[in-house]
Amino acid sequence: MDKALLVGIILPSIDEVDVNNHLDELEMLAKTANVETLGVITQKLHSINPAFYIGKGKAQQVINQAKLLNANVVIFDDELSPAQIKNYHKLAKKIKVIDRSALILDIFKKRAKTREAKTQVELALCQYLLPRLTRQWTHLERQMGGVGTRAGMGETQIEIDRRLVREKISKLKIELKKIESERKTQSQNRGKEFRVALVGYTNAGKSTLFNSLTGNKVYVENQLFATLDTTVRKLKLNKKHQVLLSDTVGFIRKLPP
Ligand SMILES: Nc1nc2c(ncn2[C@@H]2O[C@H](COP(=O)(O)OP(=O)(O)OP(=O)(O)O)[C@@H](O)[C@H]2O)c(=O)[nH]1
Ligand SMILES: [Mg+2]
Repeated sequence: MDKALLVGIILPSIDEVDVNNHLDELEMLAKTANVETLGVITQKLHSINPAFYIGKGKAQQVINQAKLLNANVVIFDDELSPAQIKNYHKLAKKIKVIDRSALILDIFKKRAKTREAKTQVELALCQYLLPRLTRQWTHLERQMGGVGTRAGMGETQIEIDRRLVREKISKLKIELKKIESERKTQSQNRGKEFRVALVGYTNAGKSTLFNSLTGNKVYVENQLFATLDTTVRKLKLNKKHQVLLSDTVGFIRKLPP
């Protein structure tokens, strides 16, 4: 099991209470991804440091603290730029430094069941990974399948990998278009029906409600993003009227686009 140190940043524009709420949420995300949280660090900042998000001295402190706690991963609550990720890889060596987006994508990857959801998640992963490919990158590569391990590889290999990821992105986009047009044909005869969607925050109980209304058995679990595929079922309101009810993917703050 991975062990993590979480990092949250308090900027003048953000309330400290909100930052702590976001960090609680990040801990739940980590737990869902099977990562144990060993500690949390917050830092008050006036502005974002382009090299490390936080100041360089603080960055070193975070890494030292992670080592002290025996954590093997540091998770930032805010999205790090590709340059920041690279700088952390140089600074942190064996400790992985990732952000909330990487964690959410990791969970999505584990949850996706249908061909459409799998393809969408794979595409999102590739697009996230492409600008971040470095020799030291080890977090997402495990899930990339076919891209290969980066340990000890030279710059040439990174160039090859970049080309492979770009090719994969175009293939996935074509695949997704195909799946979407198939789905459109399937749902054409549903055109006249009223559609109702259950929407809300992840883990709010949407699937539970969906199941009790429709007598269905979609996956219900006390974890974030239990549902990653939308399910549609007919729901009879009375003898005359029926609607199409959809269960949907839940919301979370700072969800990567
Ligand atoms: N106490 C209580 N728990 C509930 C209620 N409805 C659902 N739960 C529980 O809340 C947890 C999440 O329920 P889900 O139905 O999976 O939630 P969801 O909104 O579909 O979550 P995602 O698919 O992750 O977005 C499960 O452990 C449910 O048993 C409720 O009315 N009261
Ligand atoms: Mg659900």
